[in-house]
Amino acid sequence: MFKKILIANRGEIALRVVRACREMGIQSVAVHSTADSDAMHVRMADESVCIGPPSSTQSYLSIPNIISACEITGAEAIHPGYGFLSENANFVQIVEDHDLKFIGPTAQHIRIMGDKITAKDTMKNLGVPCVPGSDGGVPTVEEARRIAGDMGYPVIVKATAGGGGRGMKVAKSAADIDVAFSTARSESKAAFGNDEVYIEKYLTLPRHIEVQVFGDGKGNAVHLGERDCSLQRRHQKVFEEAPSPAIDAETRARIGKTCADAVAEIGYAGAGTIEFLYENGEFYFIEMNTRLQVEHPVTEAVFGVDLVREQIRVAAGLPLSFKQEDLVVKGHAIECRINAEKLPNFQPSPGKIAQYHAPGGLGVRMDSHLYDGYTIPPYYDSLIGKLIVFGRDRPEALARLNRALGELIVDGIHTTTPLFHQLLAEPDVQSGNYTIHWLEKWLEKQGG
Ligand code: MV4
Repeated sequence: MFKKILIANRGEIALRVVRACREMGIQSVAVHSTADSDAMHVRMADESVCIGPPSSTQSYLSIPNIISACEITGAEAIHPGYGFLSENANFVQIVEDHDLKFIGPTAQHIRIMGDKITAKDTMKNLGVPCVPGSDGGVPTVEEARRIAGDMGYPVIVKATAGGGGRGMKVAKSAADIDVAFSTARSESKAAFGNDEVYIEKYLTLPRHIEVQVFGDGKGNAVHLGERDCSLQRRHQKVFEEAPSPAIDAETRARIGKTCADAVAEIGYAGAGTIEFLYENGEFYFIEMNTRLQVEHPVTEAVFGVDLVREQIRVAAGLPLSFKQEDLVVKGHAIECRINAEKLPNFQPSPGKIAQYHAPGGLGVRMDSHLYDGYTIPPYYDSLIGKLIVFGRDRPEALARLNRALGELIVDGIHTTTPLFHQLLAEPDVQSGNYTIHWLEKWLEKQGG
């Protein structure tokens, strides 16, 4: 096992990794920008190294600075958290070239899944159900017209280098395809330096359901069910739950096995998420994320596992510590992402925290880097905490969430907490009757 791990991240996820390290008897090294000298991850880690000025590109994204921090401290492995360098295949290659261990999949697996056409082609060949669409890239507008016409409208044009909602254009009818194709191409070229696009049938009212997988890198893999992340705003998840209110145990076992078999087949190592759109009882693969996700705690809660501990074990060459048959859903979990943002328009609201009080009690987990007197810097993501509740069933989890939200105090800045109180009062949220468009429609109706 590693003696020392460097955490190439900040905020709540850096704390999450420090906690796993400490429970495993591993020394932790925090890295931080000059804007984060007083951050909780710096305080909580065993050691810390300043890696640059506030700008992420010069600190949390600076590969030379992070590698240097490993060499200075003698860290043997790097946990990337989520975002920043977590899905950067070149970074993984450089880490390995320095005889350090990247806690995550190989550069090759990150590369395959980072290119959405290659990812889809790979998954299709592994027997994972995909959205009907073009066979690979679509080079010309004539091809685009022909494919869309054959498939039938509406269609969606997507950037192969995109993902997470960037570089997508919907064509409702033949009248829209030329513009959709050319704007998707040019925006993709500008944003990613790659103008390759592909076409899919546009699903009008799906849910976003993602399957958590875990591989040992030696051909063994398990699944840990699904998360329903349909409640999103501008491709940012807001509220996530496990299990999905739309999925029964049999469906979970079936899609889960398909996903676990697929990642086992390619020898995938560590945590991964296979994202699907789910409509009329069918799953359609869209993307795979090759990292630990923000919403991983809902899966940890319902399965009673520690996914970060497992990532570290697998990176150290140990076998998976759970078997598929041991992984059963034991209840229901919900996560609310609390952001330092002012409603109703979600404007960033950085500043000094006058008072912070985390909710507690049975079935409540608050993952946050806040503390009394902490100043949230304006340079980074606005996530300030994740409130995760667990109950024996969904109604119990909902009641517990309402109770826990009432205990949360974050004074001195604006937060998105009031949004969740309002959402919990909605019959559709109470019954689990929502799709990927529900939240934006609801926000419009509220006059936001
Ligand atoms: C789609 C789609 C409908 N049909 N693909 C948006 C983010 C990216 N991961 C994929 N996205 C979508 N792909 C087809 N064929 C609708 C979306 C989409 C969406 C997906 C998940 C969660 C929220 C969303 C909001 C708008 C559009």
